[in-house]
Amino acid sequence: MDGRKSGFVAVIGRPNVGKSTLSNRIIGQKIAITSSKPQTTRNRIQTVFTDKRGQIVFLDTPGIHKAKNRLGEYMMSVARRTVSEVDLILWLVEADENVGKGDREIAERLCKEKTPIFLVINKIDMKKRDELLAIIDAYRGLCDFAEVVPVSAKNGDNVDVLIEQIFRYLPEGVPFYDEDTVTDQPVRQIVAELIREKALKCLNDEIPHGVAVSVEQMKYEERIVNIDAVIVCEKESHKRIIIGKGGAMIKKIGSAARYEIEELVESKVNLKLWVKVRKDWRDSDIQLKNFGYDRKDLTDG
Ligand SMILES: Nc1nc2c(ncn2[C@@H]2O[C@H](COP(=O)(O)OP(=O)(O)OP(=O)(O)O)[C@@H](O)[C@H]2O)c(=O)[nH]1
Ligand SMILES: [Mg+2]
Repeated sequence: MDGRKSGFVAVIGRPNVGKSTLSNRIIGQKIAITSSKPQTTRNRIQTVFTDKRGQIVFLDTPGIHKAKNRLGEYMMSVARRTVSEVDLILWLVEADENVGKGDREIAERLCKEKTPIFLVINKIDMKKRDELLAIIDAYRGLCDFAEVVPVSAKNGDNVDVLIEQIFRYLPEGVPFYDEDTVTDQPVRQIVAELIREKALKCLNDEIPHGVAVSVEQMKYEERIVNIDAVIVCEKESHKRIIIGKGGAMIKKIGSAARYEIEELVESKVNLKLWVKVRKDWRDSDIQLKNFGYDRKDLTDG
């Protein structure tokens, strides 16, 4: 053993607190999609940070909320399972001194774990320095935290301190991945997620929550990658909105996604998008499996 450390770290918290933004920030790449709308992340996503101190595998999870359908139950099962499988838990909260009911419930569940918990107060760029103490005080009583670390995932403030602290709590060990690996997500899956992210950003309110994306084909040619993907929604009326007047909306989603997919695959991309209706797919185990949601979490949800 050369003194290097390695371990798994869960990133847990309510929807929209910045879990995925932080996961991306730490590895300096966009792997997990983010948006201003809650319940963006649906699956567990590993992002891998490696340097001379060792390797940290972060497990980004879906935001903890009250499930209203099978997809929601699935997401909560993913979060629950992740907490029990790690060396350290990062509980992310927003920098706000009003602790909500949702956060109290999370605290109750997390405190039962024997795993050390860091309270990570995110979005400190939105607060003045002297407000921070009141925020820390408001949360401190909820759990016996190993550390309290304020950060800004958006501009990277104090993230280096967070990483330093994490290494202190990890066991010595060999890395799980080789040092070039940044994620466990296949390119196809990241591509599907980037398309879903653009749909989230372009569409209003309830439609994005009922949207899934599947990449049907991805063909690497000499100078271009040809991609066929399907956006699945729950109603004919949603399909019309996603396509838009004269195809304007789907074009907007497609060109925004193509731009980022080109960066990801480092090649020109020809992206063809279709829209299909699958009524109530969010409540169908068979459909959820088809979209790649993991079997393990569909049976115990
Ligand atoms: N000002 C500010 N905004 C942030 C920060 N971190 C994240 N955000 C914003 O907060 C919103 C939610 O970020 P996400 O990373 O998608 O949040 P999440 O916790 O992964 O959300 P779910 O996947 O829905 O659970 C986005 O609009 C981010 O740009 C931060 O440090 N400062
Ligand atoms: Mg997320």
